[in-house]
Amino acid sequence: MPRKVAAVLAVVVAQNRQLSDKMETVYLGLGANLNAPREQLNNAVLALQTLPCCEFVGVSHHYASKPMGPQDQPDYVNAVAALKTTLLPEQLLDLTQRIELDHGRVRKEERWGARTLDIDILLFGEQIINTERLTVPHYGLTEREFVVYPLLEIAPNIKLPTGTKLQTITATLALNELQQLPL
Ligand code: ROI
Repeated sequence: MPRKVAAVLAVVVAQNRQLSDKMETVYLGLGANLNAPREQLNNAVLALQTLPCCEFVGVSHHYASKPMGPQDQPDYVNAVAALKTTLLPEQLLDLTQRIELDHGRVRKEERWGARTLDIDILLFGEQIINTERLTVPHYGLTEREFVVYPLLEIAPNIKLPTGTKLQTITATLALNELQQLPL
Protein backbone atom coordinates (compact mmCIF):
# COMPACT_ATOMS: atom_id res chain seq x y z
CA MET A 1 0.00 0.00 0.00
CA PRO A 2 1.44 3.44 -0.89
CA ARG A 3 2.73 5.34 2.16
CA LYS A 4 0.35 8.26 1.70
CA VAL A 5 -2.72 6.01 1.46
CA ALA A 6 -1.46 4.30 4.64
CA ALA A 7 -1.26 7.71 6.33
CA VAL A 8 -4.86 8.54 5.41
CA LEU A 9 -5.90 5.05 6.53
CA ALA A 10 -4.23 5.64 9.89
CA VAL A 11 -6.42 8.72 10.33
CA VAL A 12 -9.54 6.83 9.25
CA VAL A 13 -8.77 4.03 11.69
CA ALA A 14 -8.02 6.53 14.47
CA GLN A 15 -11.42 8.07 13.78
CA ASN A 16 -13.07 4.67 13.57
CA ARG A 17 -16.17 5.81 15.36
CA GLN A 18 -16.87 7.99 12.34
CA LEU A 19 -17.15 5.03 10.01
CA SER A 20 -20.69 4.36 8.96
CA ASP A 21 -22.11 0.98 9.94
CA LYS A 22 -23.85 0.87 6.60
CA MET A 23 -22.29 -0.67 3.52
CA GLU A 24 -23.06 1.57 0.55
CA THR A 25 -22.47 0.91 -3.13
CA VAL A 26 -20.52 3.75 -4.67
CA TYR A 27 -19.90 4.55 -8.33
CA LEU A 28 -16.77 6.46 -9.29
CA GLY A 29 -16.12 8.18 -12.61
CA LEU A 30 -12.54 7.87 -13.85
CA GLY A 31 -11.09 10.14 -16.54
CA ALA A 32 -7.69 10.99 -17.97
CA ASN A 33 -6.29 12.64 -21.10
CA LEU A 34 -2.59 13.04 -20.33
CA ASN A 35 0.40 10.76 -19.73
CA ALA A 36 -0.89 7.44 -21.13
CA PRO A 37 -4.53 7.77 -20.07
CA ARG A 38 -5.36 4.05 -20.21
CA GLU A 39 -2.44 3.30 -17.90
CA GLN A 40 -3.64 6.06 -15.55
CA LEU A 41 -7.05 4.38 -15.36
CA ASN A 42 -5.57 0.90 -14.83
CA ASN A 43 -3.34 2.23 -12.05
CA ALA A 44 -6.29 4.03 -10.47
CA VAL A 45 -8.22 0.74 -10.41
CA LEU A 46 -5.26 -1.02 -8.75
CA ALA A 47 -5.20 1.74 -6.11
CA LEU A 48 -8.99 1.51 -5.59
CA GLN A 49 -8.60 -2.23 -5.01
CA THR A 50 -6.38 -1.55 -1.98
CA LEU A 51 -8.62 1.01 -0.24
CA PRO A 52 -9.44 0.35 3.41
CA CYS A 53 -13.04 -0.43 4.40
CA CYS A 54 -13.87 -0.92 0.72
CA GLU A 55 -14.68 -3.94 -1.39
CA PHE A 56 -13.93 -3.42 -5.08
CA VAL A 57 -16.88 -4.58 -7.19
CA GLY A 58 -15.81 -3.94 -10.77
CA VAL A 59 -14.99 -1.52 -13.56
CA SER A 60 -16.47 -0.84 -16.98
CA HIS A 61 -14.59 -1.01 -20.26
CA HIS A 62 -12.53 2.05 -21.12
CA TYR A 63 -14.28 4.55 -23.40
CA ALA A 64 -12.63 7.09 -25.71
CA SER A 65 -14.49 10.41 -25.49
CA LYS A 66 -14.33 13.87 -27.01
CA PRO A 67 -13.36 16.56 -24.49
CA MET A 68 -16.21 18.34 -22.81
CA GLY A 69 -15.13 21.96 -22.38
CA PRO A 70 -12.12 23.46 -24.20
CA GLN A 71 -11.47 21.53 -27.43
CA ASP A 72 -7.73 22.29 -27.57
CA GLN A 73 -6.89 19.27 -25.44
CA PRO A 74 -6.48 15.54 -26.19
CA ASP A 75 -9.43 13.14 -26.26
CA TYR A 76 -10.19 11.50 -22.93
CA VAL A 77 -10.39 7.92 -21.75
CA ASN A 78 -13.21 7.37 -19.25
CA ALA A 79 -14.52 4.47 -17.20
CA VAL A 80 -16.74 3.89 -14.18
CA ALA A 81 -15.81 1.73 -11.18
CA ALA A 82 -18.02 0.34 -8.42
CA LEU A 83 -17.08 -0.19 -4.77
CA LYS A 84 -18.86 -1.18 -1.61
CA THR A 85 -17.75 0.77 1.41
CA THR A 86 -18.43 1.57 5.04
CA LEU A 87 -16.46 4.82 4.75
CA LEU A 88 -18.32 8.08 5.05
CA PRO A 89 -18.50 10.05 1.77
CA GLU A 90 -15.84 12.61 2.75
CA GLN A 91 -13.53 9.87 4.02
CA LEU A 92 -13.76 8.22 0.60
CA LEU A 93 -13.17 11.64 -1.00
CA ASP A 94 -9.96 12.05 1.06
CA LEU A 95 -8.71 8.72 -0.27
CA THR A 96 -9.68 9.29 -3.92
CA GLN A 97 -8.06 12.74 -3.86
CA ARG A 98 -4.94 11.16 -2.45
CA ILE A 99 -4.91 8.66 -5.35
CA GLU A 100 -5.29 11.56 -7.84
CA LEU A 101 -2.34 13.37 -6.29
CA ASP A 102 -0.21 10.20 -6.19
CA HIS A 103 -0.86 9.85 -9.93
CA GLY A 104 0.47 13.25 -10.80
CA ARG A 105 -2.70 15.33 -10.65
CA VAL A 106 -1.97 18.96 -9.95
CA ARG A 107 -4.98 20.25 -8.05
CA LYS A 108 -4.83 23.79 -9.38
CA GLU A 109 -4.91 22.80 -13.06
CA GLU A 110 -6.99 24.95 -15.35
CA ARG A 111 -10.73 24.49 -14.88
CA TRP A 112 -11.98 22.08 -17.54
CA GLY A 113 -8.44 21.67 -18.83
CA ALA A 114 -6.45 18.47 -19.49
CA ARG A 115 -5.79 16.18 -16.54
CA THR A 116 -3.70 13.14 -15.66
CA LEU A 117 -6.37 11.52 -13.51
CA ASP A 118 -9.78 12.53 -12.27
CA ILE A 119 -11.82 10.43 -9.86
CA ASP A 120 -15.35 11.69 -9.25
CA ILE A 121 -17.82 10.29 -6.75
CA LEU A 122 -20.89 9.89 -8.97
CA LEU A 123 -23.31 8.09 -6.65
CA PHE A 124 -23.02 7.11 -3.00
CA GLY A 125 -25.83 4.64 -2.37
CA GLU A 126 -28.99 6.67 -2.61
CA GLN A 127 -27.55 9.57 -0.65
CA ILE A 128 -27.97 13.18 -1.69
CA ILE A 129 -24.98 15.16 -0.45
CA ASN A 130 -24.39 18.90 -0.69
CA THR A 131 -21.38 20.00 1.32
CA GLU A 132 -18.58 22.43 0.55
CA ARG A 133 -16.44 19.57 -0.73
CA LEU A 134 -18.92 17.21 -2.24
CA THR A 135 -22.01 17.23 -4.45
CA VAL A 136 -23.58 13.80 -4.94
CA PRO A 137 -25.05 12.77 -7.33
CA HIS A 138 -22.21 14.38 -9.28
CA TYR A 139 -23.53 17.58 -10.86
CA GLY A 140 -22.59 16.54 -14.40
CA LEU A 141 -23.68 12.92 -14.21
CA THR A 142 -26.78 12.99 -16.41
CA GLU A 143 -25.31 15.31 -19.07
CA ARG A 144 -22.08 13.43 -19.66
CA GLU A 145 -22.23 10.56 -22.12
CA PHE A 146 -18.76 9.46 -20.94
CA VAL A 147 -20.26 8.88 -17.47
CA VAL A 148 -23.77 7.63 -18.26
CA TYR A 149 -22.85 4.87 -20.75
CA PRO A 150 -19.99 3.28 -18.74
CA LEU A 151 -22.19 3.46 -15.62
CA LEU A 152 -25.05 1.72 -17.42
CA GLU A 153 -22.62 -0.94 -18.64
CA ILE A 154 -21.91 -2.04 -15.05
CA ALA A 155 -25.28 -1.08 -13.48
CA PRO A 156 -27.94 -1.35 -16.20
CA ASN A 157 -30.87 -0.92 -13.80
CA ILE A 158 -29.43 1.87 -11.67
CA LYS A 159 -31.74 4.60 -10.41
CA LEU A 160 -30.82 8.09 -9.28
CA PRO A 161 -31.81 9.05 -5.71
CA THR A 162 -34.82 10.81 -7.26
CA GLY A 163 -36.07 7.43 -8.50
CA THR A 164 -35.39 8.18 -12.19
CA LYS A 165 -33.94 5.22 -14.06
CA LEU A 166 -30.63 6.28 -15.61
CA GLN A 167 -31.53 4.24 -18.69
CA THR A 168 -34.29 6.76 -19.53
CA ILE A 169 -31.69 9.53 -19.88
CA THR A 170 -30.03 7.83 -22.86
CA ALA A 171 -33.08 8.67 -25.01
CA THR A 172 -31.96 12.31 -25.10
CA LEU A 173 -28.19 11.98 -24.54
CA ALA A 174 -26.01 12.18 -27.66
CA LEU A 175 -23.16 9.65 -27.92
CA ASN A 176 -20.84 12.40 -29.17
CA GLU A 177 -18.47 9.84 -30.75
CA LEU A 178 -18.09 7.90 -27.50
CA GLN A 179 -16.32 4.63 -28.27
CA GLN A 180 -15.97 1.54 -26.14
CA LEU A 181 -12.32 0.44 -26.34
CA PRO A 182 -11.31 -3.22 -26.46
CA LEU A 183 -9.93 -4.56 -23.13
N1 ROI B 1 -14.32 15.49 -21.03
C1 ROI B 1 -14.33 14.17 -21.19
N2 ROI B 1 -14.64 13.65 -22.38
N3 ROI B 1 -14.03 13.32 -20.18
C2 ROI B 1 -13.71 13.77 -18.94
O1 ROI B 1 -13.44 12.97 -18.03
C3 ROI B 1 -13.70 15.16 -18.73
N4 ROI B 1 -13.39 15.69 -17.52
C4 ROI B 1 -13.41 16.99 -17.29
C5 ROI B 1 -13.79 17.97 -18.36
C6 ROI B 1 -12.67 18.98 -18.50
C7 ROI B 1 -15.08 18.65 -17.95
N5 ROI B 1 -14.00 17.35 -19.64
C8 ROI B 1 -14.00 16.01 -19.81
O2 ROI B 1 -13.12 17.43 -16.09
